[in-house]
Amino acid sequence: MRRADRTVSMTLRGSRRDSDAVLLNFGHKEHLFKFLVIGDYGVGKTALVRRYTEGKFSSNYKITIGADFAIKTLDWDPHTKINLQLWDIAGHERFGYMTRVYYKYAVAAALVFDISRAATFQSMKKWLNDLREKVTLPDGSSIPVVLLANKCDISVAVTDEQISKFCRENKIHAWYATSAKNNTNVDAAIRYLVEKVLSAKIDNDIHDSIRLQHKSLSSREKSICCK
Ligand SMILES: Nc1nc2c(ncn2[C@@H]2O[C@H](COP(=O)(O)OP(=O)(O)O)[C@@H](O)[C@H]2O)c(=O)[nH]1
Ligand SMILES: [Mg+2]
Repeated sequence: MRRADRTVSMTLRGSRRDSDAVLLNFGHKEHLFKFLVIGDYGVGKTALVRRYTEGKFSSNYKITIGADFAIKTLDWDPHTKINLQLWDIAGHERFGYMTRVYYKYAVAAALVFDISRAATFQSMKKWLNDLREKVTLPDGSSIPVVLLANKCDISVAVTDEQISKFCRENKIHAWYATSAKNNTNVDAAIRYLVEKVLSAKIDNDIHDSIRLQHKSLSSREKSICCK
């Protein structure tokens, strides 16, 4: 195991403990969702995560090594609080795939390409296959995915038709033209994923694990399983 992987797995164990703290008090629900942000190097993953979590854009980011996550808390409705962890690949893009540890416990993913560079769109298939091969929900279905055509503020090298066709062929139900720079559709895309996760009641098992305190770790581990 490489050093970066070890770091990720330690962080994940920590995050799992956080999710164990999900509360069901007087009808108030607090969720912890792990979302993945995946795609080639330079497409704007970090910029999107920063835009969403910090409301900032900068054209100069340091390359982060390993995988990193940023957290944002949403007061979704008066009874529901959502702690979103956005996992940003950093430095692993060159391999075109991620380790199973990175995918573990994820409940949704944003696949990102740079709309001004067609090659990054061609890579989407590979990223999607990697994702679907490595993470499924307890019922065996795929986690919700949204496709982001980022940098829509600059020149376009991929058409809407090509993107829609790709989505149809690969059972992706939504895509957005985004700009981390201009803050276009970033909130909308994440909101779409949150809605999907909530409506699919994907974290039901986490709630069960709180209610049924005796439930063993090994059975909980299977709640979102990595094959
Ligand atoms: N014009 C424009 N540039 C962007 C956008 N998002 C990211 N960038 C730039 O693209 C470069 C790569 O972004 P980064 O977030 O580091 O990509 P990552 O490797 O996928 O994390 C940086 O110079 C960003 O400033 C965007 O929406 N519009
Ligand atoms: Mg990055």
